[in-house]
Amino acid sequence: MNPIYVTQPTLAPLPEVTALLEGVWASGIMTHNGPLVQRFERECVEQLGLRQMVAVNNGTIAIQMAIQALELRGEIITTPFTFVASINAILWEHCTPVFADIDPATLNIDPEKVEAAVTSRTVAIMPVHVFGNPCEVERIQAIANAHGLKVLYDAAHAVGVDYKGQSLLNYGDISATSFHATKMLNTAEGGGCVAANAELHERLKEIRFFGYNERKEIVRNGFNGKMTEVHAAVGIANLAYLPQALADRKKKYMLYKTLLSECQDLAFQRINLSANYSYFPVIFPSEPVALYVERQLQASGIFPRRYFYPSVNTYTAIVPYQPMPVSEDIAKRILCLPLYYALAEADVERIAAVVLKLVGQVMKGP
Ligand code: T4K
Repeated sequence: MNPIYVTQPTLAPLPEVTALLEGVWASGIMTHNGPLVQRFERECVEQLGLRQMVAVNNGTIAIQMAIQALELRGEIITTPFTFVASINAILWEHCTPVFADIDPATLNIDPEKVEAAVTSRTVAIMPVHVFGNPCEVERIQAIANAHGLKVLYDAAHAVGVDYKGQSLLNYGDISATSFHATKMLNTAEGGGCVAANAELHERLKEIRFFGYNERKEIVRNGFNGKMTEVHAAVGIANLAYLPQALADRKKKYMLYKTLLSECQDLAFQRINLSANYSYFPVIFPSEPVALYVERQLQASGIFPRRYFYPSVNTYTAIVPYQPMPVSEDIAKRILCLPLYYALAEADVERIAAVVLKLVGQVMKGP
């Protein structure tokens, strides 16, 4: 049997990509905000209902560009339960990550802990919509307003999530998303910044292109954040399949959830109104149980992932340790099960059955 990994990219049929690439080859325009990048931006705005979007070369750069555009210098309050890239981006922009622990049910940053972490050095809040589950955006905005802070969302997981009638990416001063191969919508590598207003949007475009404005004057210290035409071609082709991919993901997520809910020892992420169901995280009663299940699944060719382990506040090579008990505890007990477009429903049923059996065995004891 072929190995089953945690995810696989959702890919449009290859001829639909090559049809777009023929135009690239004919024109020789490979990059520098070419026609396909502009088309990808336009189609994302239309199809996802975005305020606007600047396409960039990856999700980490999207966060860095947002920090640059918001001119942040100081402490940024963020979650310890995230991929290390969130913190890499803050540190590369010479800001200081300050952690606020998570809500154990939603796995998102806890607004009360955010409020408690605000100091005179705080300049912004950077929550993450973990696994595509919307943060408490209204409460976070209220805290930011009360203290004069910017809100920058790490929305790497949030493409295709609508919240209270509009795209989740429209919240905050800037939302930075990812179009990495493992994300709901992919350009192989890629990312995007959705800004709250036209001024920030223009600033992001300048930063993406070495600091040039539209009149080819250097107006700030930018860098190279450009997406290529090749990546945009992949994105345009894949975007047409996003509604199908979202529906498929939700169906398989619900199948896992129904099957696994039979076991009282397992817990699941509490979804805040809506989500894109991009991952299927399961929280086990203890780390030994999670590790036992992981090892046994791996032995039968199934590769779940410990997203996100360890809790990023424990990466002492890059940040001083700040205790975050909820995140550290969840990080040790969580596994994301395989979930992707090409995964057969029969495999979801098989994986769920194996997980139920393993948890049953281990909880019963010797
Ligand atoms: N913020 C958050 C909250 C994030 O989660 C991320 C990225 C970022 C920011 C930064 O966005 P980017 O700069 O990456 O655009 C993956 C991804 O590399 C990363 O994008 C993602 N989050 C993170 C959660 O997961 P790994 O180390 O798990 O990747 P890897 O190579 O082990 O892939 C997982 C599985 O996916 C493989 O077992 C097989 C499959 N796969 C992977 C790739 C790369 C494919 O089938 N094809 C592929 O091309 O990091």
